[in-house]
Amino acid sequence: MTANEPATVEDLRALQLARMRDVVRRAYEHVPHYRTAFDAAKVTPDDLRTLADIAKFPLTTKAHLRNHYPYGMFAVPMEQIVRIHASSGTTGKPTVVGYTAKDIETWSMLMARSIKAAGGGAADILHVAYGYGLFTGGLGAHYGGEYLGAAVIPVSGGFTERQVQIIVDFKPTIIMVTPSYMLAIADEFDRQGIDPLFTSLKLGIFGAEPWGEGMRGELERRMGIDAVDIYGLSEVMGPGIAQECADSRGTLTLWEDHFYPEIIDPDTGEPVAEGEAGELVLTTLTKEGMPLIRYRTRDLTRLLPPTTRSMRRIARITGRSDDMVIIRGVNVFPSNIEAVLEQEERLAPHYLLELRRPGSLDELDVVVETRPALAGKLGSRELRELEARAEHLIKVFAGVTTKVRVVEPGTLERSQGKAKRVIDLRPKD
Ligand code: DLL
Repeated sequence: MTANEPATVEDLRALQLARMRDVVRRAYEHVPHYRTAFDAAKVTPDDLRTLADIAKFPLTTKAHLRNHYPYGMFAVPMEQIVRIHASSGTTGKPTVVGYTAKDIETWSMLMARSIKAAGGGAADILHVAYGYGLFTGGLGAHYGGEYLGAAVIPVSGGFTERQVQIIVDFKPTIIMVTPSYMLAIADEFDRQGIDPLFTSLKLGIFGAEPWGEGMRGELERRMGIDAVDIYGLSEVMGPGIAQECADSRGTLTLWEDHFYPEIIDPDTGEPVAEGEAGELVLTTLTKEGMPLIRYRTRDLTRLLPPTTRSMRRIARITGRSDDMVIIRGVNVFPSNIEAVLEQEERLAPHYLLELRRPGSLDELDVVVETRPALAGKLGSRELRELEARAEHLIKVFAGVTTKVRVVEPGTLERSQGKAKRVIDLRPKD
């Protein structure tokens, strides 16, 4: 625990309530959208007397942010904004986020707290391979690393051969990158004939996309590192909202002194029972530039009790409610398919789901590569047999009928940031 974390649950709740009252009032007074939305819901900042009262206030969605593109959700004049980031959605305009100097300070502190909770410290050399730019991954990790006192190498994403060279020559001890791009870097080590097991790296802090225990095992085994999960989203701040800590692997501690969590049923918008799965909703407690009240993240998780810290935890995010595909009535997330494919050792964790509609029904094709060691070695009969086996496993464990195409290693495009796992080839109607 760092000095600036509330020590007890009582301290935390008191701090949250004071901050929540302040942010609800700031939003109401300075952001026209919130004034209109609160008035329509017949609530005022005075109605917030306890933390639970937040549920009386209206939810905020990405559509609200888009409707006020680019700067309409800012709560301070532009002279107080010192940084702008944006996240490109799958459709339409990006969502834009503005930070004051104090917001950048808070974000840096929370990223430093995250890296420390993951096992890092001032003596570390930190290789940042998240993209720098409008995406919050690169600069977020960078400022957090510097705040912690680590030596930051701002590599950014891409130029995979050079990533390998920098790891070999600069001897970083921590790498921060998307898990899918870490895998591409591991493959590049193999291609260059260098064993990635014996680098200086000891810790990987991976996030920005869903990744499961199979991927963790693969990265830890191949890179000889501890691999931990970091969560965040640009609208709410960027990376550093929740962090998997060394003492509670498999869950992430949510930095509740700055973000107040709720879990709702994504269909009804109503709160779920304690500990149940649903959509994460976050209220920013300290943000000045663009405060958000009850922001729907679309991310699916559960809220869990604290362990050694005062703050609650979330389960690892299995997917987004808008990533779900429905095949003949069965709900499927890419992470479900990924978890099944991991069971077949001849298959690599490089896969893509293709959503098609050849007739009137949706169908799902799964394209997956074989392990590099099998390159060119499988005859057409063995390939067909492997495909049938994968189809069977997916049917049994994910409950959905798919058509699997097993392809040669290196066929699928490698991501240099977030991997794209689903392409929608259905006719647009
Ligand atoms: O991805 C911020 C980030 C950068 C987080 C680097 C972690 C590391 P966006 O581009 O706005 O911001 O995308 C946010 O990515 O709502 C989730 O759906 C997904 N996501 C982020 N972290 C995780 C994670 C950044 N650890 C969206 N596990 C979020 C699963 C994640 N999904």
